[in-house]
Amino acid sequence: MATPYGIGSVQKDDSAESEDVFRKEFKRYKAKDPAPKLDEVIDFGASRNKKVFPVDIDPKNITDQESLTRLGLLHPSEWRVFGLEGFLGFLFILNPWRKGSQRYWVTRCLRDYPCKPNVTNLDKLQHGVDNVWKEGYSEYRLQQGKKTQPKTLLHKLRWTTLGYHYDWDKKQYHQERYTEFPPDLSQLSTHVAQSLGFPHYKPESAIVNYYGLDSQLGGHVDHQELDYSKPIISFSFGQTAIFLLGGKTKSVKPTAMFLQNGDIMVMSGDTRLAYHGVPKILKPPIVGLLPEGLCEDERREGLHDSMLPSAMEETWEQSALFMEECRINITVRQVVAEGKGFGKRSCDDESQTEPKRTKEAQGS
Ligand SMILES: O=C(O)CCC(=O)C(=O)O
Repeated sequence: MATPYGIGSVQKDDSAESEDVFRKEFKRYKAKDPAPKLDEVIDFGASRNKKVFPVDIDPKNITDQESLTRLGLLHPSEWRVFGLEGFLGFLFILNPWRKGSQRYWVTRCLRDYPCKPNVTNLDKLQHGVDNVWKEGYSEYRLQQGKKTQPKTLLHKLRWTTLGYHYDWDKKQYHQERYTEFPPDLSQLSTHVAQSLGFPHYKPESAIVNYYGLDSQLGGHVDHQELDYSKPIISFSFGQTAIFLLGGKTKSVKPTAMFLQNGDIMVMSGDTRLAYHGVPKILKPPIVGLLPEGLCEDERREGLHDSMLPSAMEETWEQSALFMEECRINITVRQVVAEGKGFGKRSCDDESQTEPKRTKEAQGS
């Protein structure tokens, strides 16, 4: 499909015997000793990289200001949007949030989205975990100050699925495995998609990933959805990740970039089917330091009234503690093609299995 943005296309190397360069790079960035050099990692905020180019938003695509404010976003004319040479359909929005509003989304991801009827990885580990937040946080509190902290439910939370809940075992979505997609996240994703030139986007499924400081997410392609012409929209909160974006096979050397608190990334067009993964979460420069945008002195400033109860006061203090050592990513997808029924996609590729998630220090 034609994509509105980008230069060049995602590389494909058809050589049958080609090396798994993606894995090699993944291991290099994951390594602790020696720690990898980060000079090749693209920092869109600094954007001195020759491959990065600015993208203008078409004012015709901008949706109403009231809704954007309610969702916590700055006006799109203030967004700094970038493309990346060689990745057709890739878009990066550098932290477009009003001050303080990211707290709302973090709280939703920690406190609300993991509740029933949504599905989490804990459903398999434990019985009767209806409210991870309540049960996990009370454990967390009890353990504070102890030298060796055993794992709590919150630390074992790795993913929550929303909307169409992907079946990791059967490797497909099912029409009947659906619960209401959160209206706030739906509005957010629709507005972002529309502003970037995807007017008919329907957010139908999301994976919320929770990373500790020692977590990774192995290289994979998201091709379980039934309509590749619709973008994947990725929201990052909390500590910084190194994200690898490769080609259509693992023989293509991936490009490394930082995904920082507040950044939004879009994979559409050619890049929609590119290998990607997260080899590392960076430790904050000072233990316990929250990223800018989640800090104490920024509270209230950008918050719309509807966000206040979630993002403020007691609840936020609990979330903030957790976010000192956590990254959250939400990837939103449209599953079903417009005007078409719910079909099945064949699944003979290993990349359709659950990507390898590891939490070396905190894993279950
Ligand atoms: O955490 C991220 O930035 C990537 C998440 C991802 O690739 C996925 O959920 O499929």
